[in-house]
Amino acid sequence: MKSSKELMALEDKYGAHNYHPLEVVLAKGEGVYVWDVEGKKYFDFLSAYSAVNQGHCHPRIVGALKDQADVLTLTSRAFYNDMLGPYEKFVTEYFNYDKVLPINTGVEAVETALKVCRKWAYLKKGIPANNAKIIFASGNFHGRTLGVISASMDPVATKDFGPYLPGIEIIPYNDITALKTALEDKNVAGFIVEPIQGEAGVFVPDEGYLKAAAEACKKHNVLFIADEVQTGIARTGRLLATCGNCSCEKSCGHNPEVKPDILILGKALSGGVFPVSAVLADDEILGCIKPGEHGSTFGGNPLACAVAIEALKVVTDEGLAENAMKLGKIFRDRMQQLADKSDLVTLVRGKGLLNAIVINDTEDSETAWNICMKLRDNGLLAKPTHGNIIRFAPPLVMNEEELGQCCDIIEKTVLEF
Ligand code: IF1
Repeated sequence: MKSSKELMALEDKYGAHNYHPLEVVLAKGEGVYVWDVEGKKYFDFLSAYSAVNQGHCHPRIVGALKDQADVLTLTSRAFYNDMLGPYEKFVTEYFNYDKVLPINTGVEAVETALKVCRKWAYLKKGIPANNAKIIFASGNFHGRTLGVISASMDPVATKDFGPYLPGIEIIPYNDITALKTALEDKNVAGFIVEPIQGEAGVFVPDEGYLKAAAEACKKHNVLFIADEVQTGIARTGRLLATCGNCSCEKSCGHNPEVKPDILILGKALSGGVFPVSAVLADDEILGCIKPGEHGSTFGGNPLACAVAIEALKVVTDEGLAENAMKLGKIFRDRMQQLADKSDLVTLVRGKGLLNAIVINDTEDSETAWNICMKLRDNGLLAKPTHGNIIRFAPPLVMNEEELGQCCDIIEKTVLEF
């Protein structure tokens, strides 16, 4: 059995250095807990970037994976299979759309949405060929492909990866006037936005921004595209962050405050056991894609279908959105009390169980990183996003007692600094 040190050395020697992980080597996960190779137990407060909302190795989701894996894992879309149709029916009814285009990773779903948007612009809106523009918000994060980094303002994500994709316009996030001005351009096909900007540091836009943005897009016949890869699947206290105060239990899709023209999902769509992502839209939009115009070897594979159905059922059966809403309020109250006590924490922000604290130091300071190293020593795993912002996102299956313990660890650690 290799030690943490030996395992980190293997990654260092044989793996590309495209990450700078916190120094902990995980070997087991169950619910809200993970264990390192030496057997030390931690609360996971990152949830694999909100991919394990249902908790690590949820027995029902792992069970669905195992059962399907023994029968049929992949056929490719060259043929039909017995899992895809039932999954497509389930997921479109769950989120209240006519159709779904099944794909694998979050960024593939974003790229798919951008292609569908452009196709719709030429076939339905009548924008002249190769003139379609898509508006992005500054501070966005949509993944790592050349297409979406072309819209990034983060030099680390873009430097030395040029040339960039044309047809992209960037406006300030949470600025409805800027959007309305940009929408005057007749060649605009779509506006893509994260309901909460995760990587940027959990920026929650003003109440009403998303609804006003969707209405402005509708007025100009522009598609409103919501990237809910990170905010979706109950993370923010509702099934989708674009949901309003839904009355129904089963799925907020029936009563959204904002119903995106194109909805992008990923991460916890599979409960973190398999890469599953999806683009949902109605017939008028997804119907623009004809056979052979888009696809992927693994898109819509039987394993992904089995896992995603069970992962979504768990969200409903275990009331994860309601739990995230309840625990999120408790968490932010506790962090606000900490901010009042410590001049190191300037503020806490977030929705549901997607939250962050801002550390009172410069962007390039090591303080947030050092706090996360101490949190690790004290049994809680989290990681700074940009510079001095620490994102806190535990699995949504956490209970109040566990959350209290985590707040105690965070408070103790910060006050030690
Ligand atoms: C990394 C965090 C970042 C996303 C949104 C699409 C994607 C993501 C809103 C792409 C992916 C991951 C990627 C990971 C870090 C993590 C992340 F905010 F979730 F923490 F970077 F912002 N849209 N987010 O958040 O999905 O292709 O990764 O499945 O790249 O370091 P993917």
